[in-house]
Parts: sequence; structure tokens; C-alpha cells
Amino acid sequence: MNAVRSKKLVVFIPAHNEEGDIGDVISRIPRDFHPEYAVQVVVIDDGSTDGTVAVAKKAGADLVVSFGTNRGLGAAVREGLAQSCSLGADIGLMIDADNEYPPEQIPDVVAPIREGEADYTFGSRFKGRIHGMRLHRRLGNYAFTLLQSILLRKWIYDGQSGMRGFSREAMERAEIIHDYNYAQVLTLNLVRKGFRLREVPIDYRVRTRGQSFIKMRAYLSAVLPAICREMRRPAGSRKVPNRSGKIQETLS
Ligand SMILES: Nc1nc2c(ncn2[C@@H]2O[C@H](COP(=O)(O)OP(=O)(O)O)[C@@H](O)[C@H]2O)c(=O)[nH]1
Ligand SMILES: [Mg+2]
Repeated sequence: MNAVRSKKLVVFIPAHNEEGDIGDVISRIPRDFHPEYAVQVVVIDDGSTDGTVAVAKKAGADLVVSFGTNRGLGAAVREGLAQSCSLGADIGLMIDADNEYPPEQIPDVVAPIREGEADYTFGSRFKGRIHGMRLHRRLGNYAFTLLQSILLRKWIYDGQSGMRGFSREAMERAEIIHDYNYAQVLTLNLVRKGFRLREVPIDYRVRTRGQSFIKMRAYLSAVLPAICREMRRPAGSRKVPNRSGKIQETLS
């Protein structure tokens, strides 16, 4: 049966001290979502000091990569993309470890990539349903999403989603220019390179355990300068086949 699975989806999970929730996330990942796709689960443990690693292994993670010390969510997602490429993924999917995003909807979020209609997808909370997001977080999400929409001249609904899909080429070409976070700089980087973004509605449920790592002042002082730095870099390009099937560079 496995012999017909010629393609691979790697689901990667950045995690920092998530022993209470990561097991449930991993056990809910559909392993058999498509006859052509094998699924592997990789955890990027960013210097957790609790039982995250043991719980992840017990729940069935195929690989756990541990940083000796805490390096930040941007560094962990960068590592997740690199690990997915080394494992030979055709598609990569990142999902937060805190059980706020629905693993059951991974097939929906990767579908536009599998069908060749997009290179980069969000599980979009604001196109779907949200349970329990507090007002200040909602407003913060609107503000950062609007900023990205203006910078990219493209309407975006959920610029801070913690559930995202990537084509192989998007994973290879993605650059995350700071270690602290990835959410905005990664989208600015990929969309400006010409990768096609699609948002897929999902159900989102705010965590009932643990704590968000976001502290507003630290977030603003790390993320805003990184957005400015990313926008000052050349947009870059994406290789796409032209009508004759030859690869050409597109400048965006
Ligand atoms: N790599 C890494 N991941 C983190 C860190 N802090 C939180 N995370 C993970 O990043 C994801 C999102 O974090 P969370 O605190 O829930 O942010 P929020 O959902 O935006 O409030 C979760 O999977 C966390 O385990 C960190 O310092 N490093
Ligand atoms: Mg969260």
C-alpha cells in the first residue's frame, strides 16, 4: 500500500514548553489523507524545559529536532522548512503546538497546493470561525494584517495564522530574516517573490492551558523593524515554467 505513496507531506510543529497540548495535536494529524501522500511529523523543540519532547515522541512524532537553548519562533520555523526539504517533502505544513488550530483541517489547507493552485496557504481564522479570541488580540491581528495588505497591495484576512502550507519551491526559497518571529516577514518574502497565496477557512479555538508567548512591547519592537528590513530588501524572483515548459525567472 505504501508503495503507491510517491509523495510526501511533512507536518512540522514549532514548540516551546507545550507538554500539555502537543500530544493531542500530534495524535489528531490525519496520516492517511490522500492515497499518494505519506505523512511525516517533525517537532522543532525550541529549548523546552518541560516534557514536550517525551510527550511528542510518545504521541508518534517521527522526528524531534531540539535546539539546546531557546532561539525563537522565527528560528524554529526556518528549521522546520529546512528539515521538511531534507526529508524530501513535496508539501510542508506548519501548525502550532498549542492545540488552537485544527489538525483535522490539514488536508483542506494543503489542498490548493496539492492541486497546483497555490504555493503558500494559510489556515485562515478570519475567513473561518473563531472561538474565544480576546478583543485586544483581535485588534492586533487586524492591524498587522492590514499593514501587510497595504505593503503587498493584496487583500489578506489572517496575516498571523499559526497554520500554513508550503509548496516545495516556496520552502526552498523562503527566507525568515529574524529569529523572534516569522508571521509577517515570511509572507512579505514569499508574496513579493511571486508565490501564490491562498487562504482556507478554518475553525480556531483559543488555548485553555499554557500562555501565549506574545508580550506586546517585545513583539512590536522586534516585528516592526523586521518588517521594515524585509521591505527594503530586493523582492527576488520565483522560477516558473513558461509556456514552452522552460524554466524562467519572474521578477515581481
Ligand atoms: N520556537 C519557539 N516556539 C515558540 C516559542 N514560544 C512559543 N512558541 C510556539 O509557537 C506557537 C505559537 O505560540 P503562542 O504563544 O501560542 O502564540 P499565539 O498563538 O500567537 O498567542 C506554539 O506552538 C508555541 O509552542 C519560542 O520561544 N520558540
Ligand atoms: Mg497560540
